Amino acid sequence: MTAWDGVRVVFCVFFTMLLRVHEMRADEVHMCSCGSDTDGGCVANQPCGPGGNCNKENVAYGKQAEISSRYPSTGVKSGPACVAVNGRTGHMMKFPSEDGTNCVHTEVNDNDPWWQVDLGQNYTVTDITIYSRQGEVQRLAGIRITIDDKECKKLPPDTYSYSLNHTTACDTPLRGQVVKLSKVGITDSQIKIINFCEVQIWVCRPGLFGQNCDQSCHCRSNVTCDNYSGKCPNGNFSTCENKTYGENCREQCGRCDNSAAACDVFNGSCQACQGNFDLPSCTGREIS
Ligand SMILES: [Ca+2]
Repeated sequence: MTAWDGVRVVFCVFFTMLLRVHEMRADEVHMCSCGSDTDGGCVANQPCGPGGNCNKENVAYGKQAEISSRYPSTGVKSGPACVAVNGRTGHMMKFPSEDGTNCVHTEVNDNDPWWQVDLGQNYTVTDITIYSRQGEVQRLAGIRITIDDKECKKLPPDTYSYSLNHTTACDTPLRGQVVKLSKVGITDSQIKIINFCEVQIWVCRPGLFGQNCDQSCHCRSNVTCDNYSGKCPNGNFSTCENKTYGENCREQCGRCDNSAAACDVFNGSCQACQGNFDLPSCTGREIS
């Protein structure tokens, strides 16, 4: 073998390894969006939130998703990551070779299985619903849900706590963009698998806020408020009705003169007071 042959062999081995690493990356961390060719298409007609609360919407639907691996390592695989947000909530697992691919399933030997979805923007998440695979509800055990790497919820490690449609909420409301489901504290290789058919992430519809999404935003120029706290974004302040002021219009104006404008939306001050009430807030005892 000449020196040149040796160089060619080294290059060949190097590029072969590079190609394999690339293939493994593409295979093991499969990123996709609902509507791509590989996910079997999306189902429209999204349902209302848990308990039939139509003030909540599912912001995971059709968003970009990733998964750590796809069962099996060779041959016909589980659906790609995005089939867990494609609107198909059926519990019977179908592979991509069948119509209506619906569920994800990580490789049995995946020691760090996870699935995640990028919501595309920040939201404060109120509830999350996971649709189990028929006959494998126990695979929800030990799922750890994080939002932008902050822990939202750890599902119990026992295998008897789950139903086909499992709805949970963060221990405290968390705001973020990337919602990740991984496995913690599970050693049984069959339970450790990430295997579910749909994940719905519920937030208040634009213009609404609160735990039950039953309060309306009060921001200038109809800018929507934070979907949980109701706070208006910087530079857009509340406008209030019914003689109220302050954050989310929770304060009541004093005895402003009815002929003047309502009190200041920031500090409640009046331009003039009724009777002999004292400026600026026209509250307290009337001055005789
Ligand atoms: Ca699905």
